[in-house]
Amino acid sequence: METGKQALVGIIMGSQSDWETMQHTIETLEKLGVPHETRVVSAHRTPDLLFDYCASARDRGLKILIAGAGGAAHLPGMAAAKTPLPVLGVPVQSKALNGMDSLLSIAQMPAGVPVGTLAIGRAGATNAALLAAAMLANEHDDIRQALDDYRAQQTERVLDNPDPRPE
Ligand code: RP5
Repeated sequence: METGKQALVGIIMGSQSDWETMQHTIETLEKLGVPHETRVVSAHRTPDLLFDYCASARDRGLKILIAGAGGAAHLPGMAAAKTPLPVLGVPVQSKALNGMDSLLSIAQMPAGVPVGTLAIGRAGATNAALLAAAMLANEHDDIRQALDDYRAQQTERVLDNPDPRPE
């Protein structure tokens, strides 16, 4: 769902095959009511689109980019090279190396152009959304409230279910 409100977070991913992972970013942003936009942008298959998307991101009103990619995952680093916005990178779990390749490709940026790197796979995709929301919460009271509620609910779920044994 793209709400029609000014998108604050731009989510890009290297391939449609990344959707299975990156859908958790979108789901989480939607739970928190964070306006966003999503598209496939590949660093190696559509490099000109990558440049245009990232170079125009700030002027289009985006505040944060989240980039998910797997394998030789250069998308987040290239995105960070082309925009002054904060870039969060999600390593997608690759088939050949279980995402270690993605993780190291995204995390090991040389000093000067940072990418905030999350965990491999679903946890990283979810946490990228939560981290983006936490950054936006400094200036958006509705997002801060939604994030507080989200955290309170997950605390309650644990406290309400202290017995670890399956029913
Ligand atoms: C990367 O290559 C994508 O981010 C994806 O994780 C991986 C494989 O892409 P496909 O071959 O499935 O399109 O660019």
